[in-house]
Amino acid sequence: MTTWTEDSVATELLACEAERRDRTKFTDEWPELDVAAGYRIQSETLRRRLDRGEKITGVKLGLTSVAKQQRMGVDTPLVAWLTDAMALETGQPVPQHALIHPRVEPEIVFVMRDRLVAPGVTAEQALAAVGTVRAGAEVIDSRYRDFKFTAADVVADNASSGAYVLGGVEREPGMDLVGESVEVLVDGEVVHKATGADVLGNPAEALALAVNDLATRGLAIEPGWVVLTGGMSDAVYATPGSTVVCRFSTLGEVALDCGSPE
Ligand code: OOG
Ligand code: MG
Repeated sequence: MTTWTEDSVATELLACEAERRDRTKFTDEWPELDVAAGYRIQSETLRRRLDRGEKITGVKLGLTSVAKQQRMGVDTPLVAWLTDAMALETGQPVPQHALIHPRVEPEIVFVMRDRLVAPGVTAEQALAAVGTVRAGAEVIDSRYRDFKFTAADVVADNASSGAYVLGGVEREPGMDLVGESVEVLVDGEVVHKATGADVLGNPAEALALAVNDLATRGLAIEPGWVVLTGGMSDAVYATPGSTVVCRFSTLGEVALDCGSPE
């Protein structure tokens, strides 16, 4: 059995990503691996992404809705990193060639105007630093077989980061975030429905949670960053040949062509 270290787990996670290889969760072999260690591993993988030239574009929240928490079997909201290598332009297909088993989920996204520094930031204070609100679709892709993980494993794995795309509509942060609704359609059929209220009661709470959590690691949220506030509903498989549409009530639509079968 391998003796894992935080460094070798970081190496293995990035190798799985590069080689499109899934694996069993580390906590099976290293039960003492906890969420704090998961965040140290996540920081190390971010450091290596930046070393190879990627730029931070923002942060993502994970497991902020009951639908996601129940599906993944983990009920702790978590924070992870987005880089320019993960950003998709409108109309770009899901990069199947680079992903293991992608899934798509609808998210409410904040684009930050001001720097936001915690601790002790409330949802209201957090919202005051937001420039615009956008619709988003996140393409998650776990390095763990069948998306089976504990909180520590998924934190280490940068919360299953894969890719993300934003919708074209920009709205004011004063909009009705709680009442904003979304339908997720696969090949024209509605498979999930959710609202902003499903995200910790209010997506602004997710933003506050992110900045307060980052502050425990000496970090802030920077102007221009995007913040994905977490899947509003359960995700759907990005099956090659299919199209997933996240149809929001006022934030417009984000359509993802799931690419062609290889
Ligand atoms: C973990 C990533 C969660 C979200 O929005 O909840 C996430 C997973 O579901 O694999 O991105
Ligand atoms: Mg997500």
